Amino acid sequence: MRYITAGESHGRGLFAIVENFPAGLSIDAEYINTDLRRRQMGYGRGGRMKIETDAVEFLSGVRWGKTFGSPITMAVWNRDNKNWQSMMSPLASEENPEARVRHPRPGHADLGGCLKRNMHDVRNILERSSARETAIRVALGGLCRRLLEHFGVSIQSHVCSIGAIESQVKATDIDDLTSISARADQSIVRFLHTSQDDEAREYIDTIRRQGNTLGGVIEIIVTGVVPGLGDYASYGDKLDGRIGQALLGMQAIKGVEIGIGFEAAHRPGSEVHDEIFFDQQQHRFYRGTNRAGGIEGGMSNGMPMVIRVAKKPIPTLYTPLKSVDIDTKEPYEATIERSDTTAVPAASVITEAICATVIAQAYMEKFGHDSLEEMLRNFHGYQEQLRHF
Ligand code: EPS
Repeated sequence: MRYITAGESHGRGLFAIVENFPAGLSIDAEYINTDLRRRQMGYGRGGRMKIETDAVEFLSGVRWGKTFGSPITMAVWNRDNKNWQSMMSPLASEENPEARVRHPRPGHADLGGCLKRNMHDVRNILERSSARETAIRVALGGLCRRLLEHFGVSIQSHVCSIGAIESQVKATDIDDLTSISARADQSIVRFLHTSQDDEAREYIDTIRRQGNTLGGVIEIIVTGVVPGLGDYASYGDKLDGRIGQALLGMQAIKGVEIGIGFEAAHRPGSEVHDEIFFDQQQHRFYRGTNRAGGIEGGMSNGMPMVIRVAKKPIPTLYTPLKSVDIDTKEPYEATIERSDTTAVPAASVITEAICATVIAQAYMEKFGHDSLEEMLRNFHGYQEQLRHF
């Protein structure tokens, strides 16, 4: 499966074209819209989320509620586009040099993008680098999540911390790992419990009044994955490498940890590696602990995958940082684009979609991508192989 996304934050919409996606998967827009709505929630968002009601439209590749092997085109239209018609117009006659954005924001793609493409209007960069693009990646992730359901894979996420506030309830306190997202959906900041919501609301309000922004740490937990996805033999195929690349490819993500991550570097081996046991009754290998976070040697090992990401604070500060005018080179305050105080809860939903996409790709690699029936047949054959190992 390959995909490409296109679209600008204030253009007509966001689009994805997906090819080599298995035929025969039942999919409806409402299934995907549930995740699009989850992405719009969370305390600390700015004005844009009041304008949009994100919903997916299938423009190709789905017929009578099922995929049929043609490239799938998905669209999420921007309601806000009607307020940006001339600013984002494709017509040369609408050009307005006065409307150029000239003060790049520290931490955004603004300056690097202008230098790289030799452009003197930051809007040409920020429109595409905006995290608005993640709406279509959530739609793509929804399609992949639907496919993975047929293989018993469940992808959950929650927020571990926002700025200086850490969730007091951890995933290790929860027995049923498949209930994590439903719990986090109850909290305004996607903590595993609502008891800190008031504290978080006050904290985010204080930061907003200061014209500042907040990042945070998100944890993704994937259950039901078969062992043997990814590969040890070619390093570009390593599953952890691919998950890391995909998550770092998301706006504002600065770090990815798998299992105990950086902590492993501080412990002796006996306190890092997960001992191997064999369950005679179920005839399967298992681990007593899961410090590897479900991935060893670049392959899934059948234990839940535990992935954490660090999201930096959004670069648009209402109390702007120092910048320089790209024309005059004189000191100036960075441009203020309408923005959010924090988008960590939204990012949590987006990381689920990104992991769903990478894991669905790994399933298709191992079990085929022509049809869901063929994938399932190959999958059951593999399970049989594991049972008789
Ligand atoms: C976002 C839409 C954007 C921002 C935010 C995420 O909309 P607008 O620019 O019209 O306010 O709210 O993006 C950023 C903060 C950023 O720096 O890219 C969305 O749909 O999630």
